[in-house]
Amino acid sequence: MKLAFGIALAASVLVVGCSGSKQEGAAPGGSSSKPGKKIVVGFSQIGAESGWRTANTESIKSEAAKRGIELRFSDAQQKQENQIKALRSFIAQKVDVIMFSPVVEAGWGPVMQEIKDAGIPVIVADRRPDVSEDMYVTFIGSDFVEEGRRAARWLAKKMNGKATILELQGTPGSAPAIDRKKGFEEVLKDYPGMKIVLSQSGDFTRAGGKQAMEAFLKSPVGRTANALFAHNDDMALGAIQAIEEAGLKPGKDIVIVSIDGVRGAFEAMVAGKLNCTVECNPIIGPQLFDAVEAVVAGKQLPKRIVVEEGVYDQSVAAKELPNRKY
Ligand code: GYE
Repeated sequence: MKLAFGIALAASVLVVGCSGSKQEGAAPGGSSSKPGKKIVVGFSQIGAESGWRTANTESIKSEAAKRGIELRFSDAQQKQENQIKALRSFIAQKVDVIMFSPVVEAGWGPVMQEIKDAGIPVIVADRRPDVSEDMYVTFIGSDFVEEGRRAARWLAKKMNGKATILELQGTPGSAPAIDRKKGFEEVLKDYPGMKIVLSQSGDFTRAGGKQAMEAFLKSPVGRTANALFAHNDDMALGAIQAIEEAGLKPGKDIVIVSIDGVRGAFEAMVAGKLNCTVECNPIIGPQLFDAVEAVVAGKQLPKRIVVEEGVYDQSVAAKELPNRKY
């Protein structure tokens, strides 16, 4: 049973499933590519910080290969300066399309202006940069605010509106960390009995989640908590280890909700250690390369394409586990 579905359909916003995308609205397009010429795409990926990211990279690489598109892939190891360098090198290489997932929201103006001046179309993947819409053709990614809301709604129901919550935030300044917190807190306003008592970044990694959870559990306030909201599954999985090492039962003494829906999260749910995961689908290669091909063909694209996602808890974990693709 899927508990919720992505339904954010507005005039300039389009929701699509994983299997395809529709096009509407006005957007810059066009490229100098001649028919028959191999399309060259430069892609600056954030890093390899999580199971989500690994699945996302795999989806993008395999989709490019399948379509005979040349992918110039650069891993920024979660550093913005590495991404900026990669983007500048894609300009120098005169690629047909630049694709990138900005690690943080701020600081992209100058380099994106350079790309625009070079006349190379940009497709933004997964995370949003804080720039005006005319700097890119389309942004394909999840609705992170909605994911935060879904996590909070699930927790409110599970805890009957009463919880002392610890929060593990993603990378500071990143779109998913900002938006998931925002969506979660928005829903919490309706539940005066639910409070976040401690909040720290675990940088979206397992090690970061474990370390932050250890610190939480050492503090007297942290010890009073009975719930955990982790901005991604990897941090929740790290926290589970810390909780066990502290002699507590994850999933029971501390109810845990996280985001992504990676296989490890389903396994932890089946083991009773994680309670719920809100899906964030990384398999966006097909949609991204549909957009690349459309741009090269001079077709129009919507400014925003939102990926459709669900919510899964322990009651459905065992049944869903064999179906998980990441
Ligand atoms: O949730 C997290 C990853 O940007 C949606 O980044 C992505 C997030 C994902 O590190 O696991």
